[in-house]
Amino acid sequence: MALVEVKVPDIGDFKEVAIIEVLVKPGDTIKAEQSLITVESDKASMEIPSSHAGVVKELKVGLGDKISEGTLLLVLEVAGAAAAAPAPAPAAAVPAPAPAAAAVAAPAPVAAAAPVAAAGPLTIVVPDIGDFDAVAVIELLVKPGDTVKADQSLITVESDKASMEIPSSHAGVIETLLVKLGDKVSKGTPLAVLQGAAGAVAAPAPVAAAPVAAAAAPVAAAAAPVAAAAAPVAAAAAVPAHQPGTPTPGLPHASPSIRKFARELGVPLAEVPGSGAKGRITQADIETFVKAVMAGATQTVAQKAKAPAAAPAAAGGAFPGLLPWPQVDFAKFGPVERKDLSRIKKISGANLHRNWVVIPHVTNHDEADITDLEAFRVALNKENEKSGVKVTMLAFMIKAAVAALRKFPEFNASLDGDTLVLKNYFHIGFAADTPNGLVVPVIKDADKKGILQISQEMSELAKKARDGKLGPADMSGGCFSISSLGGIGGKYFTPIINAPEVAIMGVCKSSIEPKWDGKAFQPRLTLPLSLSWDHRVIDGAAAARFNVYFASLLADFRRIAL
Ligand code: CAO
Repeated sequence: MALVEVKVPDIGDFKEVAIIEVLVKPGDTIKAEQSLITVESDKASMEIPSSHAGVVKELKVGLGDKISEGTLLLVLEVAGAAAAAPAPAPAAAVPAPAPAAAAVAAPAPVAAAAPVAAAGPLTIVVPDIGDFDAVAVIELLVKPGDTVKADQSLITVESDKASMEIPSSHAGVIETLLVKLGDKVSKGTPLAVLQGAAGAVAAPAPVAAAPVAAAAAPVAAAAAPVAAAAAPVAAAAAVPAHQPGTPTPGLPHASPSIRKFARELGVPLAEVPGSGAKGRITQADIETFVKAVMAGATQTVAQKAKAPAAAPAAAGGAFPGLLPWPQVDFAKFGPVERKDLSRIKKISGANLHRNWVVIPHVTNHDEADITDLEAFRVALNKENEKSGVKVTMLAFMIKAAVAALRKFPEFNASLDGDTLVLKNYFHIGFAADTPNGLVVPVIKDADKKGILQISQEMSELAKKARDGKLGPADMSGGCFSISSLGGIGGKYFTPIINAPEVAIMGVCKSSIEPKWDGKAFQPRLTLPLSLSWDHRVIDGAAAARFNVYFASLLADFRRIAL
């Protein structure tokens, strides 16, 4: 083991630049050329790599320190042979000095006499950018029609360690942009055709291959992955042409790795508020932005869902990467008529959409043997024939739900941020199909009511629902919902949770099924159950237990008294 001092290599014109990020800490094992710090001037940013692989023994710099070529950054413990490999710092602190850095330091021949404006059409090409070759265009900072100043950045290119902007050598009006995002450019690649600005001085010489002003020359060293980019990174006049949303003035400050991170996620950096020094964008800023966008996207979907025409389009716009909703002229294929969604459908659609998108749903299917309960129900209805109250299986299920909620309190809960609100009341909603759409009236305090009273209230609420006379009070305060398609048919389905509830029981039509009793198959009336639950609150095992318990109550309703 040997100790090696890692110093700042030749970074061209960069002097006394501030450290804005320290990317390693004592004890870290690092590879050769791994970035150690990020420095930033008001014009560019770059990461400074390590000349050796090893373990960081001691950091010699901290945030805010000003560094220049030769500044000692850290002491590295390296394996004996590896220590000897690269020549000692400073010159060899990086594998090779950045050749283009010299170009920066050197007077720039054309730049010194650089024209300020172009009179006729002039093709702007990529100047000498040192070892940078075939680097990708990651941002277009201007668009046709834009008036640019000399030295104003036209595009940003990026390697894996540095980003730099390529400035215009002349002032003028962009007539044509000759590159697009993702194109690979090298020295001499034509970038744009510039028309002379009004009152512009004629350009004495094409800028083509000549480096631009020293102060603006983009410089990078690919061999030593260090960019001494002195291009104006934050030119206030340059607003990225491709920004989709509300742009912030000027180009955002972010290190190359952060730019790459943002690009991979499809995050428009210009819209990310930077919390670092001088408004610099950090990785945490991008993560926060993504979280906010995702939360906003779900809201947007729900809000747009209220306006049915806009809903499909929202699906494409709200989630990056989704195709837009297909726009089809249906009349081309046959006669059509258009009908507005009912008010209830608009409202329930928006709620269902939000719940479907936001809640991680899982549905457990099970079945209940209701042979005996059905016999009891029929007998009960006979007994109460004259009362006018008809009892359906749903009333029993409401009572069974109350008992199951008592036994599994996390099902009688709502999420409030990271807190679970556990309810000590038992209001059970039931989905009711009406000509205008789905509504969910609520039987309040179902724990305090008997089967007959529940049946009576249910039929009143169902009538009100069908007549469109339910008020908000009839539909609020639910703890748990039951959606019964038993009167219609079907086997199983996946009901959508009625937020802020955390579970919903869906039931379909009972049918006689052969059940093995240990000796023979017996015909049993079997009710299919489908319990959807919010996986943020409930686990699969609890859901399975809930179903088993619920089914056991319907199989032998006496258990409800236990
Ligand atoms: N298996 C077999 N038969 C069933 C049954 C089941 N699970 N549930 C009800 N039935 C029978 C009833 O006993 C009744 O039979 P009779 O006419 O012989 O007496 C018949 O089906 C009709 O019952 P019903 O639907 O009128 O009564 P209910 O209490 O079961 O349901 C209500 C009331 C308002 C919930 C229901 O009418 C309804 O609107 N259901 C649709 C709910 C819905 O749309 N859910 C989907 C929402 S999307 O998630």
